[in-house]
Amino acid sequence: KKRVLSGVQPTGVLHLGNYLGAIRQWVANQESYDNFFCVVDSHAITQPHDPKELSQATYRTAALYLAAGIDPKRSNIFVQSHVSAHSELMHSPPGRRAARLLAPLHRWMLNCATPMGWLEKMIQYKEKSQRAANAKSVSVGLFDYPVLMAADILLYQAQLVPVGDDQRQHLELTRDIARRFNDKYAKKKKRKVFVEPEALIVKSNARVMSLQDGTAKMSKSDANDLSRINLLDSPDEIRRKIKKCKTDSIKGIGYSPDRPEANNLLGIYEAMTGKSKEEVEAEAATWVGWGTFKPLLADALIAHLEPLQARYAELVAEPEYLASVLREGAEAADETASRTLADAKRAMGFTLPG
Ligand code: AQP
Repeated sequence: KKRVLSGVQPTGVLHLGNYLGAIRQWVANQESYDNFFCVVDSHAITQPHDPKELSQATYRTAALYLAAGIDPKRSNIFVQSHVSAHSELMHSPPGRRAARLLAPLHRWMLNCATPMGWLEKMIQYKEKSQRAANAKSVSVGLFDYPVLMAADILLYQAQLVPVGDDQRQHLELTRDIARRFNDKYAKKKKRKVFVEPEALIVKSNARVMSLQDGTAKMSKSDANDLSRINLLDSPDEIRRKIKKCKTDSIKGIGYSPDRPEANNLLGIYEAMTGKSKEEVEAEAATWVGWGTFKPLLADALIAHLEPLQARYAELVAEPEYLASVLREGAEAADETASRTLADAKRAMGFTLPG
């Protein structure tokens, strides 16, 4: 089976974009692959954060993976920072231990193997740093985030990475870093150190847009909560957000290249009802206007999210279960990671203590 790795940052509550762009396809393809799904907490500190909220959001995100249908029997679910922390506590043979202690070094190695010019081209960095209140306070971590992401993907030898369309560029960068590293340090070796991963991007809803601006992606870090549907929003909140969402003043409702809001809302309706684009198009022809469509959309969202929210409530009531899932996931992740670390270290010319 091909190996899959993906993750979401525990910043805020996961939203419909994270779900439709990423998590829903993790669930759908769970049987076909060897899966590693992590809560990427190390990425969450690239922007200003509240430590207490980070730890809560980490467990909340893991619980949402399970509530959305990720099955720990078929997938390894773990927290990114648990792998190195866990490693440091392990009593293992010297060779393995030496490799295990290298998680931070692995990221450093990739930093040194990545030209700065490549990172300067990253759109997400440009957008997020422009949004920051003070340009001078943007962290080195935000700039370096794509290398940390590459380090994780490469560490687990993932062949496929199911992500939303916004991550396409970072995946390309990951491939470039892997290729450059292999060319530089593993050319003569029988086996390459890193696998060059491919992005798995869904055909529809690969980029869910903000409810307040059909040209900006739905994002956890948008200051306006009305811009997104969070997976844990109550029915009342969903109705309010849909009522207040931005629309246009063109007569009738339909898909059109110059109607970003209509395209986004109809795309969400498709995903929530399981109807095809053609079916939605036919239905839309019968709607008088936004006043007819908005309640239908809100109802569809509420109905779709209801079972996920019920399962989430059960999971938060049993924290020991969640902790045990994350412990087992970290152990499995650590097995794979430590092997790659040792290979990468040898390839670069480091010595392993005997
Ligand atoms: N709007 C979106 N449409 C489709 N997919 C999306 N993803 C994020 N937003 C959308 C996908 O969700 C996964 C996890 O994303 P992330 O949390 O690691 O980082 P992000 O892409 O930066 O997401 P956010 O919500 O915008 O978070 P903040 O605001 O904290 O940075 C990825 O697969 C991503 O493609």
